[in-house]
Amino acid sequence: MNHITYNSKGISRDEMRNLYIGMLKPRMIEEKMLILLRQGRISKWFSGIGQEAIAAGVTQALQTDEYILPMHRNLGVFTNRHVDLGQLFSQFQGKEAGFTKGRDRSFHFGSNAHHIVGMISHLGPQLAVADGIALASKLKGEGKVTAVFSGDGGTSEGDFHEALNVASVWDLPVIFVIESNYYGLSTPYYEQFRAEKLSDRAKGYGMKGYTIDGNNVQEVFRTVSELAAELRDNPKPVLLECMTFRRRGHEEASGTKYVPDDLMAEWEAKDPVENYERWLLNEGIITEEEVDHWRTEIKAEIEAGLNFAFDQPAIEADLQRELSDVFMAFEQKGVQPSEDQEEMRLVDAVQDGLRESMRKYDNLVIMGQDIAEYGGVFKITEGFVEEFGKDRVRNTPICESGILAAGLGLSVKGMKSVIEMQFADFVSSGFNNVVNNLAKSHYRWGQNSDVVVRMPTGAGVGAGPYHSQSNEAWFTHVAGLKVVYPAFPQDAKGLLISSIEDPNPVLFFEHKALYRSVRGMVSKGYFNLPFGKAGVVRSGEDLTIVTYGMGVHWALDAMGEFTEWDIEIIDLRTLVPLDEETIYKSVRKTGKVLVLHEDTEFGGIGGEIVTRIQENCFIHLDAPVMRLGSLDTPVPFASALEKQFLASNKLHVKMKELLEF
Ligand SMILES: Cc1ncc(C[n+]2csc(CCOP(=O)(O)OP(=O)(O)O)c2C)c(N)n1
Repeated sequence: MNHITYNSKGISRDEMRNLYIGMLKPRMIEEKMLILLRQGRISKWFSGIGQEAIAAGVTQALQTDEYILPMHRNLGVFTNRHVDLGQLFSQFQGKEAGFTKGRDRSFHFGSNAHHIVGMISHLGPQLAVADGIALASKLKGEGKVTAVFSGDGGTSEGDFHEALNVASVWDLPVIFVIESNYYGLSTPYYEQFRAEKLSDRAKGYGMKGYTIDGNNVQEVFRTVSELAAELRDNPKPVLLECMTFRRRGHEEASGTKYVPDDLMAEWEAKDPVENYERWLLNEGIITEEEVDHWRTEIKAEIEAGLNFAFDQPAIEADLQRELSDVFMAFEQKGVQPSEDQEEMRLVDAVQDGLRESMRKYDNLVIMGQDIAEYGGVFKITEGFVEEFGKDRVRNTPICESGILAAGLGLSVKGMKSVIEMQFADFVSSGFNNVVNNLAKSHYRWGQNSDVVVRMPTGAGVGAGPYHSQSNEAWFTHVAGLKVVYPAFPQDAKGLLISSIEDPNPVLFFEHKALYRSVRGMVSKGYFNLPFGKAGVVRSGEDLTIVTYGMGVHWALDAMGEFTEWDIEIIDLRTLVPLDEETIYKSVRKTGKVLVLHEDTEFGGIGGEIVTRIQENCFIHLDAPVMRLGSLDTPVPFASALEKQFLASNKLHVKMKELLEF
């Protein structure tokens, strides 16, 4: 007896047969993996047994060049995109022939050749990567849809909400597929959310939502085929909840003790592969002989793939390769600044650099809150909508995380993006996507994140703990991010242009208090300035001050009171990469050094620079290396408190101490 009712309306005989094979292959691979696991020949397995109809149905319903972003139980997406099993199994074993050079495990990879972007462990952050891919498709007029998966547990994450909201507001052709399989690890759905159906949430986002039988492969295939056809012509997102059941443990070691026996039995009876096979045989669409034949073929393919993977040597650690793959290789072509200059404020220089880049790169999109007609809270993008249009100058909902993920999605499609944080403080709402998606994708599977995050930062403006922070050290600590922090208008323009040219993720810090207080001559037209080249703002013999951003101006201001001393000031300009040579050269000359920053002291980048100076310049030192940062408190609001907080408050004392040492 069949426990699933099939309705093959509109599905051709070939499609019906392919859907069967499309489920059979991942099922057989999994059965083999479970044996290997018991034999101790593989280490971990996240089973999707019983859920194959969703991956197979969705993948076969889409065109092969439409992106799919699967989760940890969606082996069927990979097999239905015909990923070579030898390569796939090598990936599972951390071998060179896999997709990540042994750097990430299981399904944590993407393959642009197969139009697949894999998950990161955090589940939700990948949902809005699909938004970015869909946005790029839409802007390019490709008429393609993107499908992205989430478990029902994953829908509790804020990223789910942001991804759906952004997709809705921007009418992006994304099919959000939820696999509702009752449990998130061990937590049943009713301890996860109280929606009757997860598709009910669609209404709240202004989109359509459907709940279908996720074990009925024909229902999945037909629904997704119809939705995709509609969305290709009329881009908009849709939420598709597929009811299914997770029949094995979260991962094999964790078991299913918490699942009631009758519930398990009920869903075992609804097995998507067995029911469909029975139905196809009854209907005479396939024969027993064909089933045997396909099984034999798939078995041979699995054996060949496994033999290939097991034959691959264990990966060997290559230090140079590990370090050099953190960033995408990029050889910048220098464009010299023109001598034809005009005086500008820092804010104008940032705007000018951004405008020049928008003119140069028609694949560059700017995204941020209130940046379109309003011009951004600091008016940097004022007039941009008029010149570049709303497609490229995009107001975003208050969804930092989703927009940062969308930046990665745009990169997947070869586009560039600049994302304006309204204030650098608010990046904490998108932190995960910066440090885990943007920063790590290239190292993990070779996908660069061509994203610049603009960060209006810093205190001294009486804005309190949430509009004043210096958070550059959060990012200098994360491999895979470049961190740029100009102090002068010419540098701001040239370095912003370089940040946009660079195909890697760049955090670009702009000090708010310098926006309108610092002026300087700025070269007209397009030019760039290299990363990793500090500026010697003032040369001297008695003391080196190594600093950046506001610190440079504090140091310059202090010179008036130290006229009898000959002080060198180094402006780092970029923190990652760090120009160590210029620092060491100066310290070897002066023998005394103060590392100064506005960021709070404990754990700031100053500590790192001090250590390097100790290690590299010890014999040249005439005094202890000193470091000065702001107080280790949140940034206070009232001006007397803020003044006390800032490192500038102690600068004179510290300099005197060092000079007189
Ligand atoms: C941010 C985050 N929190 C917790 C986890 C640990 N974790 C991994 S999978 C999982 C359950 C996911 O449930 P669901 O989204 O329903 O997918 P399923 O495993 O059921 O397919 C949990 C809690 C994680 N990976 N990421």
